[in-house]
Amino acid sequence: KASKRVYFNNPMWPGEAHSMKVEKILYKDKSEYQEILVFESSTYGKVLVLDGIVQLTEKDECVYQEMITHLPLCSIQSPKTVLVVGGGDGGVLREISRHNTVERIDICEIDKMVIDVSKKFFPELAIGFEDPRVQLHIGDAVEFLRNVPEGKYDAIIVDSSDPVGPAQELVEKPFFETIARALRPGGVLCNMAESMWLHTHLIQDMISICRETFKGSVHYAWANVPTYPSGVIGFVICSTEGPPVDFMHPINPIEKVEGAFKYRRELKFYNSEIHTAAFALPSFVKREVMLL
Ligand code: AAT
Repeated sequence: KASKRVYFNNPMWPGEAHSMKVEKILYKDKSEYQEILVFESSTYGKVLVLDGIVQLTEKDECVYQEMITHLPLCSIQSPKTVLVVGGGDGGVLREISRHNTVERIDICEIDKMVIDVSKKFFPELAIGFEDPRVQLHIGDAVEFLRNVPEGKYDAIIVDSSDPVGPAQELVEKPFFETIARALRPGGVLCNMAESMWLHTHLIQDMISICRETFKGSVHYAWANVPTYPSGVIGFVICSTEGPPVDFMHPINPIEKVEGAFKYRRELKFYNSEIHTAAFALPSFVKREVMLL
């Protein structure tokens, strides 16, 4: 008897499909913004899918959440104010919580249903919402950022979905301009930036927009996530004009961040060696994406 599988097809990865064996469908509904699916897989634990795109699995979520958070927060001294765009599952909040210099964590997520579903099915991630420093804003991040006072944040983490659907505007120049304005001088942005194998041109466009917008520095880093298309995910990491940021060598290493290892569970993936290694780029990426 053929086993029940789910196949992920999407124009973001034409000509190939990714499949997983389903033990049980746990939830399926349509929010105002997207279709939300949660299932128990046979090898990756529970899986969260938005509009047919895997957002996280219990087994490998540590890679994405730890990297997108600690790459920026370990690159600056004593981060205090942080904004998360998207990230409704709470995993990035959980990671920010490890930093006890942080005083305020704003999160702007468009879809309240993602938060509710995460609280129900992914308590290990949604625990991030229990941190008293968290201020939740439900709404479109494009609108939210237009109203942020200049220079408010030390770091902004854009944990948003792929640029099909509600996240379309999050890869366009006006959005990056509002981010740069919302950061203090020498503040940092870490932005989810797709797969170097599948989205070379999209990443190249993001890099060139960021080079125009962020006058400090602009880098690309990447990590291996088995359940994302092509098995990798990248991050565009930038700083605004001001005190220079050396992204390659974390000034605020996680090993010295008090509380980092106490917060509910150990880090599973990120450490200072992985941090530095993440900026090492394949030759074709240097040429075709960074145009070096
Ligand atoms: N940490 C899980 C990974 C994600 S979640 C992306 C979140 O961004 C979703 O909860 C979605 O509702 C939210 N989002 C999308 N558009 C907006 C917007 N305009 N404003 C605020 N929030 C938004 C991303 C995984 C990346 C997968 C890579 N293939």
